[in-house]
Amino acid sequence: MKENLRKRAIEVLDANFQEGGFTIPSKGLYPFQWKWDSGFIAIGFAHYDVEKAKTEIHSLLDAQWENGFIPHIVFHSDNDSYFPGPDFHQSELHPLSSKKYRSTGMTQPPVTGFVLQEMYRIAEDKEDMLAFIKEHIDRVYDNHVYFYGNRDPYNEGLVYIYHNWESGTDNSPVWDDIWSTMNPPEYTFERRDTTHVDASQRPTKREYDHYLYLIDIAKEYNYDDARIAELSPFLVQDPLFNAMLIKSNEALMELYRIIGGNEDKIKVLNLWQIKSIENFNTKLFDDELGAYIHFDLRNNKPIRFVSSSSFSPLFANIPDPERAVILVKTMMERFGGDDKYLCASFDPTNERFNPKKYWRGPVWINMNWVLYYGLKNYRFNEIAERVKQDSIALIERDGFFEYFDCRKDSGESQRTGYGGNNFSWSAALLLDLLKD
Ligand code: 9WN
Repeated sequence: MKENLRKRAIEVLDANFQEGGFTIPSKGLYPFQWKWDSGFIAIGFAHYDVEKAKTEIHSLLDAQWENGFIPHIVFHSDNDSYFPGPDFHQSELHPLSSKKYRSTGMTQPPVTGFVLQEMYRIAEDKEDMLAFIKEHIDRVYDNHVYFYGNRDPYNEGLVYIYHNWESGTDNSPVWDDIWSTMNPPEYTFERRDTTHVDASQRPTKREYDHYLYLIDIAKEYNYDDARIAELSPFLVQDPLFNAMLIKSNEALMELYRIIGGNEDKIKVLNLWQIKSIENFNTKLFDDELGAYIHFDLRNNKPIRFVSSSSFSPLFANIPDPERAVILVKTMMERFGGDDKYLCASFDPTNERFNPKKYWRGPVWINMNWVLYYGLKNYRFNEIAERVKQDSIALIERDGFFEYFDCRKDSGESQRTGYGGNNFSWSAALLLDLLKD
């Protein structure tokens, strides 16, 4: 059984690997290279095809901008099955954007640092992998320099995102109150996602108007960070995004130590790390909810909802052990009933929860992967094992879908895996979870 799943996962990944040296998340629905997908995908490849893992990361970093920025989508090749594409995003408006590839002008969670560390951990030929890491690590470091230099206007060690697509959790109910502060025009465009996936599983047209409007605002300022920080209606400190950055800081420090002779960079990373972890714990923890939350920097107020992002700080060793206990208690009380698979992407006890709609409730394998390792960090081994077994069970039952209904009895007669099928990170991270 395990062997068969492994084989199928490899087939999914290999079929999504493109000649240009990058891997699409899912055929039809997502035809380009996405930033955080590419990281998770490289972890999967590292288990059976190290060269592909390296190629994946190399081609992402090849599209880095001159200011260290790494875009959320790299348009390596033309494809009109996705909207909004390169002509809408117009990354060329930014003077330091890549001259080689068109891309978006927004980013995604900074996973690349800890992905390099995972690749090193998985690789059998450590020397060979270290040579690859040596060649690429400074680009990831430069990406962190970009974040702390441009996305942290109050010098808190907490970076902001200016678009919901930067979070990776695109239509989370967490953003709903921000949408109600905006009044975007009605855009005329042809949705492509809903030609691949049932509209009930995707964001609404009106939500897309908001997404497009935020891009238009950023374009008006030629993607200038300072102007965006001053004027974008969406400016959020996201616990998942910052936890990924903190985890990647830690990974870069460890890798630089292994490489040797990078004392200056280690010192800088360490200073960021101390400040980031401290302010993360003071600003982004909600005592009453017993969970980490988002902070709306534009409207200067906490966004008080529990989502799977709330638990991601476990992955980056952010809470102290006592706080970790509180966090896991919240998770089990709200998300962990026997009638549910772990872990819903949004609080099942909240009225905004929707078990079929994208980031408003379904289980996502990348978040489960983050949680699995986070729980293990704090020795919640039994719950970690449940997260792992639930992930395997869902994929086994339905296939390598993009997301899954968290209810064990959903009342549906058909499968309850939704979104794109043969989805790359579901396959890649399953390979990692199956390894022991
Ligand atoms: C927009 C590729 C990406 C993931 C995101 C997921 C979805 C895109 C979309 O697909 O977002 O970036 O068009 O809906 O939400 O996390 O990286 O798999």
